[in-house]
Amino acid sequence: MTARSERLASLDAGGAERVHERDFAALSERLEGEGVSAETLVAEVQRFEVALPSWAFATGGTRFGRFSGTGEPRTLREKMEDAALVHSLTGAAPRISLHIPWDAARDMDEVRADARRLGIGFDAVNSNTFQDQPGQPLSYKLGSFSNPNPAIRRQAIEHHLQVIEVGKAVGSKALTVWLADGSNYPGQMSLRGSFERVRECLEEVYAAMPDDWRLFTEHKPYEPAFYATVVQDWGSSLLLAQALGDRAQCLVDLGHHLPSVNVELIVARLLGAGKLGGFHFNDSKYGDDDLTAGSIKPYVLFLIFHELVLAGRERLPGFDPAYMIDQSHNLKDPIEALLQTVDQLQQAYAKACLVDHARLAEFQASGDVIMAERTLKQAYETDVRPLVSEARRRRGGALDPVLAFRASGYRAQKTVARPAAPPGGAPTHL
Ligand code: LRH
Ligand code: MN
Repeated sequence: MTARSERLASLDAGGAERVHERDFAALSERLEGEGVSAETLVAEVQRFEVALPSWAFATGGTRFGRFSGTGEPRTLREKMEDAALVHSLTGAAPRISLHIPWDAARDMDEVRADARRLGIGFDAVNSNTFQDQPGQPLSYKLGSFSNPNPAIRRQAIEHHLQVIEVGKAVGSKALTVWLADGSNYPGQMSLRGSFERVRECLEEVYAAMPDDWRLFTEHKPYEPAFYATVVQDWGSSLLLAQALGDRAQCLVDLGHHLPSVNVELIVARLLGAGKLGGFHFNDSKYGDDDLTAGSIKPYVLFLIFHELVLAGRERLPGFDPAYMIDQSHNLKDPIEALLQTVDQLQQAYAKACLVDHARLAEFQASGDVIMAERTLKQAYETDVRPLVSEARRRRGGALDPVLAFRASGYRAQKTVARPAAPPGGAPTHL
């Protein structure tokens, strides 16, 4: 625990408030001295919002095991309760992203009513052709949209049309398509044929979407396919989005890049092409580790937000990225991990808003490498936590959401209220 949060933790609410006000006043004064309005920045951070993944509220696992926690959600309604809590403590997570059929419910109108009661909404809805569902006639073992068997492709298209109907019922405005389609051995799959089949199927799905919806294509280098993945990289995703039409854009899951790939450069490329649709924020050291955003490569997260803030300030045509989280919490309390994540994203965004773009452009133009780098580092190395806490406080959130969550006793209450589902008991909505 850092000095500042240690100080906050050791103090009662009043004390924490006083420490915060002192820190915020000091930072505001310092920023004013650099010609930066703290008030403007707080207002910008207050506008930052990110969607929560419905699938990250229960403990995740790996093929080697899963160590479940207590008081975990067993139904979509309970996931939405947890999402509403994350929003109440951060003021920055007003929407949940559903995954179908994991979140399929008998009565989506009731789901929508629950959401309204809880004060949250819905972001992009996610399809799933990477698992076979009980009673599903045809298997996706050898692919869905890329499958040589037209009946399997048809089944996958029908699933996406159903997902769109679910999304329409809850008020989503986008569909995220991540395909596990690929091969494990050279020769197993036609590398061009599989891609063409995916494009054809997506064209039908794209045509079936309401006019005000967007389709996000999500690339991933490997897993579960370990030789070739059909939508393996940003280039494949961009080719699809360009082939489909204006409302098709690329979704960048930060963990879907091989180590040392320059993700902020990919973001800049997709921005330049007007095809950056959104993000699945998380962090990783090796593969698609789905760790807490900002926990492993915080400078990269900052550099990604730097590209986004620049694009926003330049009013880049079509710039409207959907910010979403996609994580799996194998060790941390899922709610605490999501509170940390939202805080890390707010901090990275605030630091990116601090960059002096005019000075940076000057140094880039004059070839002053050191001063250009220092201009970025100046912002990145600024402790913006008082500013982010202030933005949260002004949206009714907590100065330190994780500490507030722990003090709330929410997990203990839910441990009593949500006895673990009997083994094999399927999660339902009601
Ligand atoms: C694939 C992925 C995709 C989701 C899934 C839960 O790795 O990132 O976005 O559908 O995780
Ligand atoms: Mn993802």
